[in-house]
Amino acid sequence: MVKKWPVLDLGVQPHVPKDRWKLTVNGAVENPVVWTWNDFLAQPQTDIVADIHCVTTWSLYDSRWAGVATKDFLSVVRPKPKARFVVFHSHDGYTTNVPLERFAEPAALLARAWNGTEITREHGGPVRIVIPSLYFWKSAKWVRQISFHAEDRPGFWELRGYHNNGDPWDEERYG
Ligand SMILES: Nc1nc2c(c(=O)[nH]1)N[C@H]1C(S)=C(S)[C@@H](COP(=O)(O)O)O[C@H]1N2
Ligand SMILES: [Mo]
Repeated sequence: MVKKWPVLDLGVQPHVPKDRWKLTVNGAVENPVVWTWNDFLAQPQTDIVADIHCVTTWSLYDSRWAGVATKDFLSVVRPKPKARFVVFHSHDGYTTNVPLERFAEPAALLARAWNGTEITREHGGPVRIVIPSLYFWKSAKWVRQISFHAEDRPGFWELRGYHNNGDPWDEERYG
């Protein structure tokens, strides 16, 4: 368990001002939107409290996250029936993949705040993904694009030996 929240990234922490922030949604969706920061704030906002588990064994307990719930996001973009996988693309070149049904879980969020304050640049602000039911490498920081696919597309760590699924309860660390 950790009290402080460690920073883990590829060594680049992109600076993305909110007035230039955009989220592009594409692939197998009925409504391929591009959201600005104001569009993001205009969506219903949700709070969740969740623990996070990192593959390198630290965990962060009882964090409160705020942002757009993935179920609300999905009701806007409407994945096509063939869509089964989601890939996040980030400003630092990072990518990671999750099954659509995990992305759609009630606690999953497009997060903009953590414990009452905006997510800092080092932790992936303005917006990062939070999927508490999966290891933290699946929670993309500095997300800029979310794409939906019929077939799975392993991301950065998944191509470098991490498990494709990353479920902490099954201890799916390395593939
Ligand atoms: N864009 C991006 N997202 C990322 C990463 C990264 O390098 N780039 N690292 C992942 C890993 S391995 C972890 S453990 C968490 C770390 O998040 P934190 O730095 O906020 O603790 O972010 C994940 N999301
Ligand atoms: Mo990690």
